[in-house]
Amino acid sequence: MGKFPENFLWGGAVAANQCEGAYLEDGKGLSVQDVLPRGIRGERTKEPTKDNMKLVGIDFYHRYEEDIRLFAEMGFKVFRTSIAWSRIFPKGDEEVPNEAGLVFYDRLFDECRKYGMEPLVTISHYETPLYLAEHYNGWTNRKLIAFYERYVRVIFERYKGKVKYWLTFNEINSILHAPFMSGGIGTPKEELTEQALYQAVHHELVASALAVKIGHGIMPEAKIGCMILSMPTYPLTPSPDDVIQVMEDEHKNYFFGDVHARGKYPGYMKRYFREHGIEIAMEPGDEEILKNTVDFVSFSYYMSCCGSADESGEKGNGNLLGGVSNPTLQASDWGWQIDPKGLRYVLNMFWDRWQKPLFIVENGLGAADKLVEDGSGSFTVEDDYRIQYLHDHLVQVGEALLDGVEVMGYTSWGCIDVVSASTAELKKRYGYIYVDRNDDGTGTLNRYKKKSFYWYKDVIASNGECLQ
Ligand code: BGP
Repeated sequence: MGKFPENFLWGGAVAANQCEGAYLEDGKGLSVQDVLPRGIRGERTKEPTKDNMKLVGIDFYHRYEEDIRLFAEMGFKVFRTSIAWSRIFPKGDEEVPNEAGLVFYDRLFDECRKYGMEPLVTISHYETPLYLAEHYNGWTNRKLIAFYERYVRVIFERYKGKVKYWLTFNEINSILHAPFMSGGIGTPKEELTEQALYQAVHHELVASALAVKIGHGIMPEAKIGCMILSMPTYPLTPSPDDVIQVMEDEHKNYFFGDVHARGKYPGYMKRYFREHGIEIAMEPGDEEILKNTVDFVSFSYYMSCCGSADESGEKGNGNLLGGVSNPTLQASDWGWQIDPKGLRYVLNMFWDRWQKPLFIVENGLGAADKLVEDGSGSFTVEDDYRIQYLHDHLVQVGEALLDGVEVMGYTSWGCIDVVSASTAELKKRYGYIYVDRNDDGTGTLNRYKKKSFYWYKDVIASNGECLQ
């Protein structure tokens, strides 16, 4: 009995800034990532510094043909990556795009299509051009909507025959937690008011809905989705106070999906704005634009956490959002609590709420892999822990499918090792393919297939039937 639908989109995901490198090549401008050598937890630098692993990444910019070939060997139906905005508009506010940047993505998408692989393209994945951060204070400024609009028109027109699946903003709700990386907002976090932050959110939501509208006009066949960082929060205790606290915490994230899927601001958010003295400046027409709802909802899922009305609870580590640690779960080496059943839960919650097809576009285990000889003169990684993690999560996707949830596909995160987003290190690896590059800058950049490479190949070939 097949749980996974026949046309299920199996694949993997990366983002331009974490893999391409070539940070100044062919006219690319700087992005916010180029001045974040330690990820979100570290300080930003004035200029790019040599220790910033993203400047070289895994050199995907020059090696994409080899990498796409390896993805094809695993049987990928879809490959998620982002367009680096600053390759197309180096500063962000120019009138004319950079042709060399456009050519690169022509070649990349052609290469995917050569193997029958659909590109799934994130339009903005933590890669706001640095100039827009420094001269406009990022998304706090309404002008960003027009710059983004120009950018999406250019890429939609250019790639309309090549790209069918689009995501407007990576983990759009993360702007609340990482305003510089996510929203290009230069104001230090401690000084940033909620008023300015939610105004920036409004601008992104309008820009996202506008992209859906424009995209459908240019590409009637296109499927355009939003992308949300999901981290289900469970009440730490059965106390109604904890339950209500969790509901309010969850609202902060549901808000983004609610606007994208329902086309208007939800009542609980209006209440929050009212009670916190926040007044969103809306221009005539904004509410009309927001009615352009998405075709599907995509999300990342790595972990869950707990919420408590008691603020003294110990906070665990987590993917940008963090909550109270769950005493029943184990954590990865980076402190992210592993919870496969949470994925079934999220899929059901989102489906019940929005009734839109869902796409899991990130999931995976960051681990410090060890390269070993494979007995034939080459190298591999015995990453049984990763296989276990992915297996357990996919079993829960199967359960959600049995629950009747509509799931379009699954792209595991970092299908080839990339530089991590939160800590900007290469040591935290997610891939089926090992890249020989270390955080001290050493390494040949050679690629090696891990044990999970062959495992995932079987999963795809059997359309999930080999998962027990
Ligand atoms: C998400 C981001 C990705 C990615 C992933 C894993 O928040 O969308 O870009 O990197 O998390 O996080 P990390 O790389 O910090 O382990």
